[in-house]
Amino acid sequence: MALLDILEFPDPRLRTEAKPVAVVNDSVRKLVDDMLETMYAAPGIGLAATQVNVHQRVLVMDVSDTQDRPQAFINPEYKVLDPELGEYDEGCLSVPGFYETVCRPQRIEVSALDRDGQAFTLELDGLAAICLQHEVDHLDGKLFVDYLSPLKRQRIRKKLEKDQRRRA
Ligand code: GNR
Ligand code: NI
Repeated sequence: MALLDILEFPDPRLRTEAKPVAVVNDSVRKLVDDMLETMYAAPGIGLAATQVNVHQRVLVMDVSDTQDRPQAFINPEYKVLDPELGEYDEGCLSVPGFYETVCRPQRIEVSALDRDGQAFTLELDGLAAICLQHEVDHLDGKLFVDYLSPLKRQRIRKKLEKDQRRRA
């Protein structure tokens, strides 16, 4: 297993649209395992391949309290089951240190392939529904800061650019 580097906003590579996985082979399974290791180490409750600069439609998450329920979603697609929006203070490993309120549908049905290439469908609500939508956004090149006002987004960008310059 290996820890992967996580891209940070405003890195333009985070805007790449990921391509569907053609076959779930050993290299995809290694990506899933490395992404899970990276997510747990961060620590985070989700991670999209885009964030580790791999532009394939793969995401992992674990929204359990005990962080012992790893889930992988390959080529995920979801539909909204209930259009009612809920608010949640979202954070992102690619936007470190910032938490802002985002509104999203609260109930979704997701279909994907698992680590063995088997298709499955799940109903998600609560944090799992929020996290899954946040991760699929990453695969589409989208970040939670895109839902904020331009002023808030600019403040976050300036602060992170400054941090990145200081580290360079
Ligand atoms: O670790 C994470 N926590 C989180 C909290 C609220 C809403 C979404 C998330 S996902 C985030 C990890 C991450 O950046 N995934 O892309
Ligand atoms: Ni994120």
